[in-house]
Parts: sequence; C-alpha cells; structure tokens
Amino acid sequence: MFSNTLRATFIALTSLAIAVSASPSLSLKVSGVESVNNVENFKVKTTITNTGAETVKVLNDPRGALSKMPTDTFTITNTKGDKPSFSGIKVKYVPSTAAAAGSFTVLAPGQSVEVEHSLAEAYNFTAPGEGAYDITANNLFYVVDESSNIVPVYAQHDSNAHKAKLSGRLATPRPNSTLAKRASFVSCSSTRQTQLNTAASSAQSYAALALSYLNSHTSSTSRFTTWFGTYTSAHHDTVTSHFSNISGGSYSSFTYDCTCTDSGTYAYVYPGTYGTIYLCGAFWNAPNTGTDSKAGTLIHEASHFTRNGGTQDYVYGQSGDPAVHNVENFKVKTIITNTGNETLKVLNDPRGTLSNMPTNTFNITNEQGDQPSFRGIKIKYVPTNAAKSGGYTILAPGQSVEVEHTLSDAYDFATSGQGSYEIGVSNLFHIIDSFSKIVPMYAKLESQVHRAKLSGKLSVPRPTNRFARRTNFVGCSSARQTQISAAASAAQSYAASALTYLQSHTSTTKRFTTWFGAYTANHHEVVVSHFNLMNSGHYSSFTYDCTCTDSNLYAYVYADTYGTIYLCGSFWNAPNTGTNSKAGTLIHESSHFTENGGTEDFEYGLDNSMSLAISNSDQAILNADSHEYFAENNPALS
Ligand SMILES: *[C@@H]1O[C@H](CO)[C@@H](O)[C@H](O)[C@H]1NC(C)=O
Ligand SMILES: *[C@@H]1O[C@H](CO)[C@@H](O)[C@H](O)[C@H]1NC(C)=O
Ligand SMILES: *[C@@H]1O[C@H](CO)[C@@H](O)[C@H](O)[C@H]1NC(C)=O
Ligand SMILES: *[C@@H]1O[C@H](CO)[C@@H](O)[C@H](O)[C@H]1NC(C)=O
Ligand SMILES: CC(=O)N[C@H]1CO[C@H](CO)[C@@H](O)[C@@H]1O
Repeated sequence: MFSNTLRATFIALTSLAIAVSASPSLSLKVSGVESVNNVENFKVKTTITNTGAETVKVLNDPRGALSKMPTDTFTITNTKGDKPSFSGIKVKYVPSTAAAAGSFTVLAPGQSVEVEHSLAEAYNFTAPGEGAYDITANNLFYVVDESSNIVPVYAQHDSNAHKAKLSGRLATPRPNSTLAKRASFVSCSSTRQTQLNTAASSAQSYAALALSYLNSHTSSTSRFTTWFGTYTSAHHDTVTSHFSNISGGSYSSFTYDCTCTDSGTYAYVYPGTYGTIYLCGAFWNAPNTGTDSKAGTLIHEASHFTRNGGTQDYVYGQSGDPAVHNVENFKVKTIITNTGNETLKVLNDPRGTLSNMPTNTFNITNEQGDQPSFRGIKIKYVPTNAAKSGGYTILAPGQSVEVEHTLSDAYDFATSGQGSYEIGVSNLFHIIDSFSKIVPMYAKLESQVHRAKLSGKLSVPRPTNRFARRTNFVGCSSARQTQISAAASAAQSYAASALTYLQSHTSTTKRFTTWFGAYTANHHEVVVSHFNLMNSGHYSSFTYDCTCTDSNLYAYVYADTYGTIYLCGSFWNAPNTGTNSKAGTLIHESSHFTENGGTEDFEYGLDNSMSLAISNSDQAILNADSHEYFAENNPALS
C-alpha cells in the first residue's frame, strides 16, 4: 500500500489541551507456561518495556501489570468467551500520593521490568472450567512527567494474548491470615490501633452525614452532581442505598489488618469478605479527616464490600482532569507532527483533525459510557479533487501543525451531562504520495485520550444565519440559483429512477453489488427505504445556502435540519449530472438527513466506495457516496 519512499515516515498526532513535550511509550507482554496443572501453579509474567527515547517513571498502580497485588489486572477468556470470576482485592490508591511517595518504576530507554502474577490469588476458574485460556493485561499505565503531572499512557501490546491450558484444581481458598480471625486488629501497633479507632469513629459520622444529606436532598445539588454526575432519581437511589448499607455497619466492629507495607497504597479489601480492611503505608500519612483522609479511606473501602453495593474503582483521585466551565469553552487542540524524514502532503479531510469543520471528528465518552449527541455537519468531499486543488497541508520533516476545535460546534452535552469526559480521535490520515496517489497513513498517537471535566452550560444554539429562514436561496447569485434549480430537478430524477430500478430488481445485479455489496433482501430493503424517502421529498422546495466558500468541499448539511443544504466551492465546478456532479451531490447530502435514513460518510470517492461494498456491505448501505454513485450510475451498470 505504501510506496517505498514513505515506508519509514509516519505522523505523530496529539490530542491535548496542554502540550506535553516528551512522548512516553511503553510496550507490554504477557508470557508464561502453556500448560498448567492446578490453578495455584497458574502464573504469568508481564514484561513492561520503555520503547520511548527518554527515561520514564511509571506508577506502580495496583490495578496494573507493574503491581503483583491480586487486583483485576487481566482479561482472561476461554474459547467459549467465558471468564473466571474475580476473587481478588479492590484497593484505595491516590496516584498523586503514590507519585510523591516515589512509588514508581524508573525505566531507561530500552529497559524492561518483569513482574510475576499468581492468577489463583485473583481469579476463580470453577465456572468456566478446565481448558485453554487467552490472557491479556490491562495496558493503561500512568507516567509521572517532568512537571510532576500524571499522564496516562497506553502500552502497545507486544504480542497476541498469552495462551495457556488449565487442568486440575480450578480455585484455591484465600490464604488464612496468620493471626486469629476474630481480632479487631491484625499486626497493628497500639499507636495505630488508636489512630484506627479515631478514623473508624469519623468514618461512621461521615457515613451518617452523607446518608442524611442524601435523604434530605432529592433533587440536583452541586455536591451530588460533582461526584456522581447528572442527578437522576435512579442514581440518587443507588448512592443512597450504598450509604445506607455503609452507615448500617459498625466500623468499630471491623477487622483492621496492618500487615500491608506498600507506601503508594492506602488500603484494600476483598469485596466478598465483609468487614476486613487491610491498611497500607499511605494510610498512616493521611490526615484523620478531609480529602483522601483515613476516615475517607474507610468509606471508600467499605463501599467496595459486596454487601454494601460493591463499587468499582473507575477513576482514582479527584484532581487531574482540567476543568472546563460552560461548553462553549470546551476546546481541544490537535497537533500533527511529521516525524519522518521526508516532506508530506496531508489531505485536509473535513472528517479529520486537520480540519476544524464541526464534523464528527472526536470520540467523546463520560465515565458512565455516555456520549454527547452529534449536532454538527456532514460533508460531500472528493479526496482526488481536493488533492488536485491544493486541499492539503505540507509538513516538512519535524514540522507540526496545530488545529483548535470547538467541541460545542459539533456536540451537544445536554443528555450526557456534566462530568469527566475522555476525548479520543481517529489516527487515520490520507497523504498524497510522489505518484500523486492518495494513500492512508495511520499516525502514532502520542496520547491516546485527553480528559477534561465539564460543568455549567452543556449546549449552545447552532449559529443561525443572518438571512431569512424561509427563502429557498441564501447568498446565491442569480446565476447560481439557475444552476441549483437545474441540479435539483436532475437530483429528483436520479432519486426517482434509482427507486424504480430498485423496486424492479429484487435479486442480485451488478449495479447493486458494485455499490452496496452482496445482495441480501435486508440490505435491498434498507436502500429502497432511503431512496423512497429521498424521492418523496422535493428538491425544488429545499433551502440552498451559498455562503460556504471552501474550494475543497462540495456541500454539507446538518443531518437534523431537513431540507437545508450548504453548497461550497467545489460544487460550482461540478457538472450538472454524472460522477461527483451537482445533482449527485444533492443525492449525497439529502441521504444524510435523519428523515431520509441518516447516512454516514464512511468512505469518500468512487474507488473507496467500491472497495467498501466488498469489505463492509453493512457500512456501504449506510454510506452517502455509495448512494450518490448508485444514483449517478456512471458508467451505466445494469
Ligand atoms: C469458586 O467459585 C465457585 C462457584 O463458581 C464457588 O462455589 C467456590 O466456593 C469458589 N471457590 C473459592 C475458593 O472461592
Ligand atoms: C485455614 O484455616 C482453616 C480453618 O480455620 C483450615 O482448615 C485450613 O487448613 C487453613 N488453611 C491454611 C492454608 O492454613
Ligand atoms: C529516510 O530514512 C530511511 C530509513 O530510516 C532511509 O533509508 C532514507 O534514506 C532516509 N531518506 C532521506 C531523504 O534521508
Ligand atoms: C470511543 O471511546 C471509548 C472509551 O474511551 C472506547 O471504548 C471506544 O472503543 C471508542 N470508539 C471508537 C470508535 O474509537
Ligand atoms: C448491595 C445492597 O444494596 N445490599 C443491601 C443494602 O441494604 C438493603 C437493606 O437495608 C438490602 O436490601 C440490600 O440487599
């Protein structure tokens, strides 16, 4: 796919609001024996290697592969897709405290560290049974950078999953504590016992106060939304039930085990073992009350007990994510760097990070897995034409380009709510090679996701244009109005004849398979429904807006604004009918309207659309250009 001259070239892409100079990079490998008799012998080794150019400090996060603690570090699946049940521990851990305590592993460039994990301590294989398992490790690590910021780094998996066959015993009992089970304290000095008694009493008050607050505030409050996100009565009930259970227990009757000495960790519990809390090094340095205090830690740990609701640790600590107040200030910057040794021409694809048009460029998810709704635009764009008309960015070796994106132009956060969001981005670019061919190039992501916490206003109205809403033409000269009328009439014929063709060809035909892939009755029905809807609209009654001047774009729409099409520079140079014509562009754009089926732009261009039909017909039947080319039918296929 790549020409020889570009084989060694790649682009680095960062999606960051704060620039980070170094770009840490790690690899991760899971290895071990391939055949294991009895689960207590089921051990795997993780190898973490610094594949970057600078020394890194990697936090010994208890959830991760650098720590031996029996947390849920691995994804283990047998051939049927079944997983062992997790029987290990949940830990209270504050990354910034651990960083300050020096609880990290220093790796020079090229250096590796190996950690052995005993799977029997964390997993019970009884239900899935004997057999072959695939094992992969959580690849999220946290690196302490030069400014002491803690930044996430996703390690590259160095191999496919480790495969091992398990037979014999499938679960082992948890090792007994060396001391009596009934004691309230295990290996705690009398000073520590005193501290624990104080903390237990404060934790009991915390739980009682939290419960009474929740019982008396049954609507949105800033205390609730700050920690648990948008107020819903179901979420309120869940949190209230947790505190009700925590408060109903008696901290003074718990068992506290002081044998853990890890200075980066506060405490841990086995969720199924109600009432036993293991305290570690960081606990003893914490204040009795306040942020990440001893009492707070006891609340955190008690919430993990299955009997209390069994919370998970999705995010540790309360700082870290930059705060954004009001969505119109929610901006991210992408930095694209040519890290190769040859000059590159990178297409300014409107779907990608080199363009700040409000297309669906980002993958934005909050902690509940909710995404904001996309409210931006969908565009008609032909890469080959953009390449010819200079619609690309030239990057010399080492050169970077920064593009700022205003997320509120493209996304509405009203339903996903306030809270922390992860923002990811596609690393696919298209470059023009020395033979003027357009080839895909995947950038190396310097940081996988950017995180930010959003509060305040969650959506902004779309900019309304200055012209009357009712007119058919906005900012169109009379010459252009004439061209549009001709195109609208041709588009109407395209839609009608596409529909007639589809209704009279209910089996496989060359024309169908070329654009939509293998014929199935279901796929045929989907495409018929799109053209049926397009045909029943009236292109002559649409609103056409001529204010877009970008010469590399044909047209765009807001999918939820039926009947308004924005026409751009390339549109005026297109023929009235035929491939990538004015009429075809109107077919493309109208297929995007939600009312017409809401197609996407999975692929742009003739060749790519034909390839999509072969490689992914499920996408082809929802791809706008596939509809346009089917309707244009040029050259004619039967
Ligand atoms: C392992 O899980 C099974 C249920 O699948 C349970 O009956 C058994 O007690 C568990 N074993 C241990 C040691 O926890
Ligand atoms: C743990 O304690 C139980 C009963 O108290 C005993 O039967 C068992 O043998 C002990 N296990 C170990 C590994 O010492
Ligand atoms: C670019 O790097 C590759 C290998 O890394 C090398 O073969 C090639 O000669 C270099 N090209 C230039 C122009 O320096
Ligand atoms: C979007 O991000 C979420 C969470 O970060 C991830 O699970 C999902 O795979 C991503 N989707 C795409 C299409 O990249
Ligand atoms: C997980 C959970 O919610 N456990 C218990 C909490 O307490 C109530 C009664 O107070 C129980 O019904 C729940 O099972």
